[in-house]
Amino acid sequence: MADTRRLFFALDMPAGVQRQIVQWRAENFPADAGRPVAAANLHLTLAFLGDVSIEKQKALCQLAGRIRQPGFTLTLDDAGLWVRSRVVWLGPRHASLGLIQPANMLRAQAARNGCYQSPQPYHPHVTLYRNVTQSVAIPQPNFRWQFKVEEFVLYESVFAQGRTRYQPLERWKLSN
Ligand code: 2AM
Repeated sequence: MADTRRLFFALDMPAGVQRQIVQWRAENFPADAGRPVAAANLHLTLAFLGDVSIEKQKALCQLAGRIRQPGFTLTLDDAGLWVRSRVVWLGPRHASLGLIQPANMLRAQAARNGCYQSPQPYHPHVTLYRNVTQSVAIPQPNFRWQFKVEEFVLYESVFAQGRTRYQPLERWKLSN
């Protein structure tokens, strides 16, 4: 599609946590488990926007800037396999309001501006593997990553030279 960008709002993760997760993944999954997501691409999506024109991007950024929500601590202490989408994910066992509220606001703003939102309930997650092999076993949830979230980010998904890269375009503070 001409003059559109593939966009999503997400939380990024500290580089140290990304590295720890990738190390844990290497130690706990077989080499042929699936297509691993690169450390720098690990993130948690709040709202997926799809292919968006520059005008719509501007409108959605203005609305995002009106969101007043406090920062919070994100805990990743759960993992699972979605068989249909062939994804292995990490996520919070209990999603806090601090996470759900901004996600709901961004998803509602996106829907009102014509960005299709899945009718499935929002399931906050960090994708670890794509195209997983059927037989992959999920390790016991004997892990817990925790970090403070103080901002959310608009990302562009860029596919070039056979790789997907997430380019941050704009950031907004979450603050009390
Ligand atoms: P996923 O990791 O579960 O595939 C960039 O592609 C981000 O947007 C990823 O976090 C991806 O989630 C999410 N995403 C891609 N397509 C989506 C869709 N149709 N609905 C919701 N989220 C989507």
